[in-house]
Amino acid sequence: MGVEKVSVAFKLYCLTVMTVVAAAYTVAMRYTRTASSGDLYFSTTAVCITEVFKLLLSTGMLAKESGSLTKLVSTIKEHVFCNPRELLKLSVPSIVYAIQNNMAFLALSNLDAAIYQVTYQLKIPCTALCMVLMLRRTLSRLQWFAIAMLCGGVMLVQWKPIDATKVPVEQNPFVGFMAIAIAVLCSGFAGVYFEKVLKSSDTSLWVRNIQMYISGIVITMLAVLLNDGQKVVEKGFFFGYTPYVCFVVFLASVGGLYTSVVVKYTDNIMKGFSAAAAIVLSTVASVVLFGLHITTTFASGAILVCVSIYLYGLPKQDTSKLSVKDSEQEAKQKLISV
Ligand code: NCC
Repeated sequence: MGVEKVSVAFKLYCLTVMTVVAAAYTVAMRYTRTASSGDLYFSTTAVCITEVFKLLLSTGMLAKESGSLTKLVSTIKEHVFCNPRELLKLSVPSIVYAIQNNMAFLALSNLDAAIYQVTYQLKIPCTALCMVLMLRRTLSRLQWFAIAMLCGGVMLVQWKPIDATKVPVEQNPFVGFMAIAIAVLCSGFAGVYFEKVLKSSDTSLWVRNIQMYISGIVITMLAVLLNDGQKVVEKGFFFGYTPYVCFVVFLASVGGLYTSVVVKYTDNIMKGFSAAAAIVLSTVASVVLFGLHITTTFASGAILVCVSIYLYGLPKQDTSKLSVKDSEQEAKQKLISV
């Protein structure tokens, strides 16, 4: 059940692509939800079609991994068609991700992309809590402190003043914030659940993805029917699809696959830390390459991010010393009581 070893360079590459795609995805999604002149596409269909693309891409990756068509067919038969129990297991994160992905559209239809990015960082402590509760990971007090510091740091790094003149009137910020709260909880839970299933057996990442995306298609299709069924029948599934909408679907598909690779080779907390580092590094690179101006908020956020990474990575010396002392005391007390 050991995780296959890959080079640090490959991990960095995956993390950077994931972070760049995620940033582009949020901005592009917000643009398609607010810049349209009336023929607004149904967001439920975009979430659904993304699952289809991810299924196709994962099947392609599994074909590459299998090496032959016969092996591919037998693997799919064994793990998908003859294994309803595993399909059911993977339908749990699938449902939660379906809710999360729909909530992201709702939030970005009601909130500015910058506000969304900043608030969404609450997923970092939420994910850490899920890791502790679901994977029984232990985190020292210092690591919890580092996580809180990281969360604050990324919020500052992404902080941008809002241009009030550009805010469309029909937005409902309350709905937007509620959608983010739900998305934050879903991201933490589904991410850790998927990691637990992935790392508890030797089953290939692409098989796990295929199992998850199959139920994902069914669930997101249900969401299309329940939410926009009548309108989709009248206007068509792809109503309002512009090249920008297709680009959003493309980014969501590629971003989802890179997320799964990152979780495979690191973990969900590392995903948060590395994404934050990538945001800081890419901005610093823009300063060097394009002469971008750095604000005080960005600089203070970047310092917090760097310090939090250092603190999180420190060996758990203090706590282990404490626990040794604790256990010595416990042993002494036991001896006394005997
Ligand atoms: O919120 P986040 O990720 O945790 O959401 C994970 C996204 O990855 C997809 N996924 C996950 C596991 C898996 N095996 N396959 C997948 O396709 C899920 O469907 C879900 O969409 C982040 O940590 O900030 C991150 O954020 C998302 C996205 O920006 C937000 O959810 C905002 O809507 C990024 N997704 C994309 O860029 C498409 C993700 O890369 C990183």
